[in-house]
Amino acid sequence: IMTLIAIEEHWIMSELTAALRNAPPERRDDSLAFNDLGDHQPRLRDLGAGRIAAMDAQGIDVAVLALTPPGTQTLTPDDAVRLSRAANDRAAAAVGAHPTRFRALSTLPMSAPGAVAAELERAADLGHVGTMVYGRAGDLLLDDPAYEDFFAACARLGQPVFLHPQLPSRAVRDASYRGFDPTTDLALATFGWGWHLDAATAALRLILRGTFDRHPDLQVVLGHWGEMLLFWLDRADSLSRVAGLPRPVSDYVRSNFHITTSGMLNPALLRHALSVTTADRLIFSTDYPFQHPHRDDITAFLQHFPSAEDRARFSSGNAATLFGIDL
Ligand code: GRE
Ligand code: ZN
Repeated sequence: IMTLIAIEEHWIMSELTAALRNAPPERRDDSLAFNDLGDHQPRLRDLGAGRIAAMDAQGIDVAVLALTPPGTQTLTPDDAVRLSRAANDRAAAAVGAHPTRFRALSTLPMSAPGAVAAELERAADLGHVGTMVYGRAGDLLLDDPAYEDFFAACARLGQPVFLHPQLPSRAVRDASYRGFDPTTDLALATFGWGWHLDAATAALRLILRGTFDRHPDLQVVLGHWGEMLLFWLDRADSLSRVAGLPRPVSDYVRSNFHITTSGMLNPALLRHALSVTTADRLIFSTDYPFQHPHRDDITAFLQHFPSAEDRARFSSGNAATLFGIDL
């Protein structure tokens, strides 16, 4: 029996849901509606027995918790600071109550860039093992110099950055993701395509901005098998020359990025990932509650690893090393 750690396991708190729902239209994130589908709300809110029962049913030993999109990054700076702190305190209490079952990624007030590094440091002191951010807060892209202190703090504190997909900007949605019915427009802009292109672009921009040249120890996690980037390295490598980077893009991917499954247990994606990066960079996650692979499907997927060592790395070893999880 192998230890299983899952690293993209979402939760939410009702004060945050209320603040996000009450935001003015230009700040409201339409993808919030996904949290209300089926029984997602009660599952997202549960940081106790119900969640642990779901983990037991799937054979998951440890869940690394992270707020569900859009986190707090669409809120005004004041609300983002207040609710990020509240989220980090709440997550720390859940980890404290179930120290063998939970760890957490912190929530940062990305719309208040001057407050981000301090909250990262506070959250790290609370025991949070990394952080989850998005590619943009308002008009501010993640590679903006305003976040330089944040990345320096992540590198200094050994806090990995999970770069999660988010709804593309209004301008991008208007240009590329409209013209069907509203539900199809939104699906095209999010889980069907746009989310993943947006996250991959944010990751690529961090590379092109020299973020990993300034912070060689910084580690970024991408969900959904690398959000398209892993399929495009031959083309993306040519960007390095144009941008004057010392190394090809694929080199940064192999030294500064970890990849997680986000519930997509497809052996063809595993084979591709192993062909472009190494087995010490692949980590299991379910993207709870949006995906909930059955225990048998997880077991069957694990059989596709080329060796028992690689299987163990993917199941728990890589996550334990990256996030400093001591079981
Ligand atoms: C995700 O977090 O990746 C996610 C959602 C909502 C629906 C689907 C999905 O937050 O993959
Ligand atoms: Zn997710």
